[in-house]
Amino acid sequence: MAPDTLRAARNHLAAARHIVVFTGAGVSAESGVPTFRDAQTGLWSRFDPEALASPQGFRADPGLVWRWYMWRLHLVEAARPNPGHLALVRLATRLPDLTLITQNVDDLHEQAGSRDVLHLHGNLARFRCQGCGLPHQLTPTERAAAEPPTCSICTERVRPHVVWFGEELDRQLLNQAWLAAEQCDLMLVVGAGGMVYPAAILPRVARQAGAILIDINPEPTQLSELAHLYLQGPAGQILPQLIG
Ligand code: BJW
Ligand code: ZN
Repeated sequence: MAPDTLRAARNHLAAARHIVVFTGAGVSAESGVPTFRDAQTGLWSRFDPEALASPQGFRADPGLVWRWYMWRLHLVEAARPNPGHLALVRLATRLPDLTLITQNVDDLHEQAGSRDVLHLHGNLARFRCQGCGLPHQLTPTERAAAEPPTCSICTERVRPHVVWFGEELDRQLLNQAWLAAEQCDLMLVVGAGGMVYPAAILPRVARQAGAILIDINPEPTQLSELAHLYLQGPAGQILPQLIG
């Protein structure tokens, strides 16, 4: 990355008053959590998204989907925040008006110390009934089982509390994120592929409303093209250089 680009990004960051940080799977990659679409290491280089992250997939083969989520839960529980997550905490302490929006279902931002994170796609460590929505506390036996548990009230299957393809995002959360994107003067996009909607619209909303857009990603995406500044490289290296 050119030193000029980094210097320009630092200057924009120093001048900004309302910042939104928008993160995707890439921010957790260096913590050992696989991304979705990276060609060699991404979850979907080996698995079919429709078969695993959709209500149809869960109906068709609940055991397969359950085991996939239990495996991912195990990976996420073993993961620790990386220097990228930690740098974002430092940025928030310097700038009280910072909104952190993530598409990630892990809790690595919170483990690092970030507060009030807007999790657009839910939380991998929480569960609810597919039928009545009742939250469900997993027992160790249920975790190890080959099939999902059933709800004690309505006998429907228990599922992860995440947003699958074809499902609506939490309206209130999306509105809050949308408003923050419209009102910020700088949005920092970190490790987001920019392919999944409606989340991927948020950087476009910010750009259209006049915010400076900075993208951090080792591989260029549509969001890098949209950004005023593209800092090419892994989040765990670039964020500490940018934030200090
Ligand atoms: C690094 C790095 C390092 C690597 N440092 N970077 C408009 C157009 C077309 C389609 C649609 C549309 N609107 C809606 C749709 C349909 C669909 C959609 O978007 N499809 C597209 C794929 C085409 N969207 C939906 O279905 C959404 N729901 C919806 O629209 O509902 C409408 C509705 C209305 C009314 C009633 C009912 C319905 C829901 C989307 C839910 C997405 N869910 C998932 C799974 C969550 C649970 C789970 O984890 O299992 O969310 S899919 C998956 O993708 C996950 C992620 O949050 C999301 C985004 O992925 P992300 O984070 O961008 O990851 P990657 O892998 O794509 O990219 C990683 C990046 O990191 C890469 O660029 C790397 O280079 C980079 N990287 N290492 C920094 N070290
Ligand atoms: Zn139920």
